[in-house]
Amino acid sequence: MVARKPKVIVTRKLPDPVETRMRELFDTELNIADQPFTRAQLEDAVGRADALVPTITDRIDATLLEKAGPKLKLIANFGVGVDHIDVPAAVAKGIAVTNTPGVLTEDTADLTMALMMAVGRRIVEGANVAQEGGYTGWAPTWMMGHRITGKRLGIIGMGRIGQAVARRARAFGLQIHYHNRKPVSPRIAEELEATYWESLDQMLARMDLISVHSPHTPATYHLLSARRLKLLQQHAILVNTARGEIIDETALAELLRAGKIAGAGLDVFEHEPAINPKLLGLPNAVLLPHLGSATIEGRIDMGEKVIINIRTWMDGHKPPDRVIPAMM
Ligand code: 8YV
Repeated sequence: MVARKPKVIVTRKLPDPVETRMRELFDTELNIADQPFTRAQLEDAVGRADALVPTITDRIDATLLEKAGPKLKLIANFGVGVDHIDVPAAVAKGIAVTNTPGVLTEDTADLTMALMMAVGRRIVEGANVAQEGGYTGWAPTWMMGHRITGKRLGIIGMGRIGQAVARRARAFGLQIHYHNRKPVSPRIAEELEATYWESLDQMLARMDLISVHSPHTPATYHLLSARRLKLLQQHAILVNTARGEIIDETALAELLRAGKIAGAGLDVFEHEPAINPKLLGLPNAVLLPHLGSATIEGRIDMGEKVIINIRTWMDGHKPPDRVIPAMM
């Protein structure tokens, strides 16, 4: 139980309503200028805060946590992915880590479908042609894309976002297939008419579309390696709104450039914000700057979840969205 208002240090600019509420509830330090914290600023913050509110742009590793002051007892991440935080190291130091699951699921699933459509139907290419005055008239075989309806979609990682994508994809008449550490419950499999593939290799070789929704962990780093990417069919479309590190980007760029797969829609990159130069200028690659949860509603909801996690912890209770290392 924290008697006084806890010192809460927020590393990025959050939506105004969230910041206003934080100011009311906590002894809050905000980052109005929204310049990503330097390492020195992060070290200072972990040294002074009771609770730190980082985002994906902060690397919270074991070395930094060595600088944590005795007061730091909570890292309340603004985001669901925590691959930028050494959670086991934090927990080992008695620092709880929370995230913001659920509130960005539908937004990220929406963007996933948008990328499938954008790549499959060449929307960005067509929009660029129209914008640049290149549209000289309709032609029977011009700008043909790939039909999406009725195709086989392979989902890698059937958690909240994977399932939300499956629900949308069914509305588009897609057949749902998935690979996961273990099958989902029979109830969910039935609801989604989803076919489980224990072998990722076999699923990759038979799908028309692949969508990545697994967390980035040591086990999923380059899960889609050069070898696995070569299993994809020539008309296949790959979408990633999860984490860039899950795909060998250089190998993917080579397959796209050689036309060995039809296209890719990427919202995340291996070395964000740097985008592999080999991916740039490819007409069959739709690249977005990590917009998965970028809706006003989504980001406010994420902020409110951070507030709930901090308040619950303040009251001496276990925060609802604690990240448990064993479950990662
Ligand atoms: C966030 C995301 O915007 O939640 C995640 O894991 O990737 C995005 O929704 C980003 O992580 C902010 O920290």
